[in-house]
Amino acid sequence: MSRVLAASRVLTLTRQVLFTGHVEAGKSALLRAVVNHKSLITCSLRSNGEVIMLMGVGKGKPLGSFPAKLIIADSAGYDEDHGSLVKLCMQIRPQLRRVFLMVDAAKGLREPDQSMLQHIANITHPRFSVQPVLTKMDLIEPENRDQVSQRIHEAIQVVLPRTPPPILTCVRAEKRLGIEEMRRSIAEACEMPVEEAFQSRNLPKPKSAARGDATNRTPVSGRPHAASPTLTRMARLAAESAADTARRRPSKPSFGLKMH
Ligand SMILES: Nc1nc2c(ncn2[C@@H]2O[C@H](COP(=O)(O)OP(=O)(O)O)[C@@H](O)[C@H]2O)c(=O)[nH]1
Ligand SMILES: [Mg+2]
Repeated sequence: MSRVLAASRVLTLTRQVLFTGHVEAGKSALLRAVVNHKSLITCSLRSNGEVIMLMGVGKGKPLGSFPAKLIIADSAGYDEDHGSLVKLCMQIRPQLRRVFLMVDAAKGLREPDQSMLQHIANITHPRFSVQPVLTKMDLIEPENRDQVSQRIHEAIQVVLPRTPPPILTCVRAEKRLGIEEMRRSIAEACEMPVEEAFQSRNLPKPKSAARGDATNRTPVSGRPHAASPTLTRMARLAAESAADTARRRPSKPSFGLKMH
């Protein structure tokens, strides 16, 4: 099968989750923590324009190639003037299983967040669930965290009544929070055990881990849940082309593809 065909199969058949939220909410930083890849190239509205990058995550077969176990789509996000690409993505991607809506805990829900919630509420028969995520929890005093989370949860539920409580996260090294919970939620949305979704290709399979049990994972050795930095030639070209397009026309939405 040609690489283009293989890539299009990955894009249309592989289960996907989307990271979105207000620009600078902390989406990319959280993605890098979740896939344990500090130098992963991610989206930024300021430097790439309105872009979505598709990261293939998990053990590919054969090693380092298609198919990825799942795709995490990182988006540049939205603000008062941007967001149409993310909205389109929610409507046209049938394999999109969960939208992680990132909210900067210190800033709370802003007007563009309300507009995005309303957009989701207006989608008829969405195939994806919505999981709110509060980022930068280190900026909130520990004694205020429950209250902040509850207030934001209630405000979201006004628009999307069945939304679960937010996952509380922080990526600061000394105060890391919620990373395992994010991995569990992503794996659950994609209907696979968490170690199948996130264990590095370079590590041996954990012998005792029971399939289907997505809790209480213990990494075998080395870097837990490391995403392999393998980038196929086609994926590299796509990513470069997306970055190039964004450089030339920063306001034009575009897609990039990376495989890990
Ligand atoms: N204090 C704190 N800052 C964070 C955290 N996560 C991200 N940031 C900062 O927030 C800014 C925006 O992060 P980024 O991931 O690029 O946001 P994105 O536009 O949503 O992808 C950067 O300066 C990050 O260093 C966090 O957990 N705590
Ligand atoms: Mg980003």
